[in-house]
Amino acid sequence: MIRRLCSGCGLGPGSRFGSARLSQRFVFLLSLSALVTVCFGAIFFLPDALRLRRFFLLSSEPQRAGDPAGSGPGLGPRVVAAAATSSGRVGPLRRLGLDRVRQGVTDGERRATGEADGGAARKGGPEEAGAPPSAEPRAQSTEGVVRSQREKVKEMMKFAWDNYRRYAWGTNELKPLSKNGHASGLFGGLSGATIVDSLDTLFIMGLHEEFREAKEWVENNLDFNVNGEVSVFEVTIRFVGGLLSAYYLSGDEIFKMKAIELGEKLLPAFNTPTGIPWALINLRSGVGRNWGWASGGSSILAEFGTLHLEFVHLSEVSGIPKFAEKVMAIRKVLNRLEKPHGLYPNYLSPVTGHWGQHHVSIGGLGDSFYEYLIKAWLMSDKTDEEAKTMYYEALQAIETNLVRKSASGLTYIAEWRGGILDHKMGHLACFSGGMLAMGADDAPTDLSKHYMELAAEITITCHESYKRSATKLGPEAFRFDGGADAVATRMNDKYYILRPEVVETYMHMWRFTHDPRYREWGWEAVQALEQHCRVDAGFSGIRDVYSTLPHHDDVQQSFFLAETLKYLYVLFSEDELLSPEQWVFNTEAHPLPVVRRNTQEQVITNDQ
Ligand code: DMJ
Repeated sequence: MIRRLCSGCGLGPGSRFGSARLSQRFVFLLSLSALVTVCFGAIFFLPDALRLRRFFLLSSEPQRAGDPAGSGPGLGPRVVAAAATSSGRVGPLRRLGLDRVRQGVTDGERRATGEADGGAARKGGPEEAGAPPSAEPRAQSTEGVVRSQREKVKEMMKFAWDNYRRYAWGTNELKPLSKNGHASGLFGGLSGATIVDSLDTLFIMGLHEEFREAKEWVENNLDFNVNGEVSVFEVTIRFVGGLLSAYYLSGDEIFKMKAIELGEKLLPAFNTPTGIPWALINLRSGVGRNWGWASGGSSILAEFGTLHLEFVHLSEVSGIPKFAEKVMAIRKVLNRLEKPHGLYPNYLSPVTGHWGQHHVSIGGLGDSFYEYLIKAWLMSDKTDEEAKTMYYEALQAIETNLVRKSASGLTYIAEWRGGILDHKMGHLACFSGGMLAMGADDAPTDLSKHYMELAAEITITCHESYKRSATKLGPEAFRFDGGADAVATRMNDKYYILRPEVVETYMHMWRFTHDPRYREWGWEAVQALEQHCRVDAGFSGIRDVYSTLPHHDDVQQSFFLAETLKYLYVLFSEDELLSPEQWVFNTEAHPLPVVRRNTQEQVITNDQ
């Protein structure tokens, strides 16, 4: 073989090498083997060779039992079959290019989720897999450590889910101390919020049996014909979003049917003089109204401005244009309105179409409106120019009017009340680090680098809000006035309710920069959750992040399973899992596929 490959390279029997003395040959072979050892050493141990190493390790990885694309047990064959079936007809999956997209999930899972399954199997179960790695931060970049971190997050999900299943099955959320169900006013008579919110997380983590049971519950028990008032926003992001993701990931038609059925039930909320929807709707009677506390009977920006992704996808999967038309109409109203200093106030009357109180915030009441502008642009395969323009203009106004630096140099985004700044930042506002990073690439000339820097600065500030507490978890709101610097000063700002925004930003920042500190910070959050929020029967929020004495709020929020644990899992997974080129997370972390150019044009045309 060597001879064939090296004819003419001087290694044949008749060559000079062939006639060399034995000791010379020995010295030559010794040098050759030293050279080979050095080359392989470089591939595996030099930090810059990370990508190359990953290529080597992944390409030789065996397919494991439970891989979605494999022949082992689990959802795999069903996923492949669903993709094959759907590509055999002209339907939304084909139009969306989902045959390719779903293959993307499958590939990603082979490397990340499937790998996790294999890891668990090798280690002999979740107990052992759950042991926190004791490695130093530097060594945490090694594949084995990251895999065990991912396994730990999966174990947390299983623990949260098993306890919900045992003590609160079918109710909206679990009370992990009382060990029973928690009824939240946000969902009216609807039930099963945790089940629907968890579907895609279970799927992504390869918790197949749990996913199957959840699906069975959806099929047999998820009922929308209830006489109760629901929050249009909450039900859209959690239920419609959760069902759509479950459909796109698994291909199971039941999720699509349920999503469309619920979408239809929500439509009467848009029957207002302006088309700006009511905050609340009675699912049986179709009667809508706004929150009593909202300025002058207004609708809330973060609520009516955060329906876009789900409603566009409802049109995609149903072929019914009216869903997309409703949210396009909201966009038009907002675009036409005069904005104070270019800013969007949080309150807008659905009757008069006038702004209510001039309170502007990138945290609560405003947050996900901005998020959905940039995500609408990305989800439209970069065709939704209107969303793009509105996003960058809004961002510029926010930067000019709201972004400030504290005395110690921490960058924060303040709130704006009729021109006066309130120097506080909510936990909710911490999603903005990830949002800024997500939008940096397409920013107007010269601003890309700046937005990435701003994203990194906001992430540092939010991390500081965690670091400066005794529990290493962040408060609901932290201040930058009266001597405070990224700490809560009021008792009712000190709680932590298992919110995701900070780890959400770590996840995006990790994916855009591969700076290991974001994984380190994510791991700090995992350890803090374990230490302070894990109780006998699930995870609970805490009332004071500055005290290590346990004072739990006894609620395991559904977004903990939908978002916090999913983002942490993705943070410790390969980039191929739900890659940003193919998927956009809705504001409840439910992945929705990018709508390929030709399909999006169709939605826009229908609107004109
Ligand atoms: C989630 O329901 C969503 O992320 C929403 O956009 C904001 N609040 C919660 C989590 O904190």
